[in-house]
Amino acid sequence: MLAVTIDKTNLTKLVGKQIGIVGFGPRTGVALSRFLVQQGANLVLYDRQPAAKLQANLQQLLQSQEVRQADRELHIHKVFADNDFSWISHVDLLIASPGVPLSEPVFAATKAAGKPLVGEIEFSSWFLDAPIVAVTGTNGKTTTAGLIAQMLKNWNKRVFLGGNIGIPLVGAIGKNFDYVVVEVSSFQLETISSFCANISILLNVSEDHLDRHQSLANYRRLKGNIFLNQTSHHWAVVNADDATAMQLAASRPMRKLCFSTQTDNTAAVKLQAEDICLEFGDKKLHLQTQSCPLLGKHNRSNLMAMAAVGAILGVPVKVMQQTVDSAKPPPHRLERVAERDGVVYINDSKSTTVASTLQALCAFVQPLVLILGGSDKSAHYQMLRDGVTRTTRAIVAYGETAARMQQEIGFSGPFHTTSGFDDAVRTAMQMAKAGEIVLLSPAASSLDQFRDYVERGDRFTALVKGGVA
Ligand code: UMA
Repeated sequence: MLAVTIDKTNLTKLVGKQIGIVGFGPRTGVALSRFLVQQGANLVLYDRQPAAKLQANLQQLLQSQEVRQADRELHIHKVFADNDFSWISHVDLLIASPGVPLSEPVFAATKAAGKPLVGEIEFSSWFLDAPIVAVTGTNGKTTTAGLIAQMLKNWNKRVFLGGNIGIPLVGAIGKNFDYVVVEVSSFQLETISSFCANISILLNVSEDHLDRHQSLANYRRLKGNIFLNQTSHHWAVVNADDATAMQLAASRPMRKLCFSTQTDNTAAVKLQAEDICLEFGDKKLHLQTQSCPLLGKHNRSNLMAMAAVGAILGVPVKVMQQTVDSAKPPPHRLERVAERDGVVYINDSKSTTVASTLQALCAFVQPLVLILGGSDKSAHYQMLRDGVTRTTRAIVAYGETAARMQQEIGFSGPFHTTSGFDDAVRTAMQMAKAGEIVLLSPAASSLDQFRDYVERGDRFTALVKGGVA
């Protein structure tokens, strides 16, 4: 990332080291701080927000077991909402939280001072011995990582599941896991240097996060970083239906196991009717998916990725089948939350991209009243036009992106725009008729009106269940 040599041997000896943490959020910042205090490091906590906004995070740190048990004087220097970066010249290493863009002045100052900088995923991987299974892709990461972790647990393995899913990887250190399954975002892949998974999974690559990564080419390159340090001793599981994913894997030396939902593809993992068939070396296996609770063809792809990982690791077929049969959709991802007056309400708040909303549209046969909108990630909404024309009777769009969505989609049916989210949900509820589905699948992130997609999904569920006045 930054052109500074990283001396891992030295930097993993943390006693007495000065470590800067960039972004003191409740997840990465606090979790890293706890680990570093336990290891005897001194901390500089940097955040662009003022101290008043970070009090809860500080409390969380100060009341943690690691801080209470530290039998030494703690050196925790706080740099909150302060653009004086002179502290950087005193640190041995900076660790970035994924949400802090590399364009921030703190990183220019880091470069100018010639200090090593890594992301949390990179740093944490230095301390892990267990094999790493890393899942990336624009959509389906959480579902697939969850399926793989569940399959390994069903095989009686001790499994850490974390990463972009909401649990920083640092939590896996020192815990004696058999496998570490980590969901990895493009933000995290931007700050790796030696991170290397034993098995990498690239599910798909479509337009996302252009506001941060500037161009699709740059975003694609970052997704390809999942293979950066893999050699012929490692494995990649790649979606053969996704040309970009295949291209990113093509010139890399790791062994590949590809999956496809297309019958004419030569991939080793395929669909036969609805079932998954896998041919791998002398192994042939068949998994039935009829009783799997996960909706949509994209979930068949996620199940195939899981099966490929299972085959590589030698998981028994009956364990894979048990995992398929008992799979649960992650919350806020095509989650059926209510049925009122013959209308079914589906919460897909986690869908923050055009591609994942297109997948959601394909998961139902009933006519849809679709709720779109949220904050602007510079996506191209005209790509939704064909999908909504085929599946949707009416659209309600809210927030920052509503007007642009209306203009770019050019939908011929009813299209309402609102500024507030609550108004959008209430309008959709009034419009929906018995036998229809109200689908919240926003194709945009929640950050203009909510803390995250979880808060947005919870608000939707409360509104449709009538729990909000
Ligand atoms: N901050 C700065 N300067 C900035 C930006 C932020 O100081 O320019 C500070 C904020 O004030 C805040 C802190 O950085 O105090 C937040 O850091 P963070 O955004 O990294 O937040 P965490 O809570 O640590 O969450 C991060 C990931 N967040 C992002 O990538 C934006 C979480 O992914 C992840 O679950 C968590 O680490 C654990 O690994 C969330 C996400 O939205 C779910 N991911 C994107 C997505 O899925 O689309 C990639």
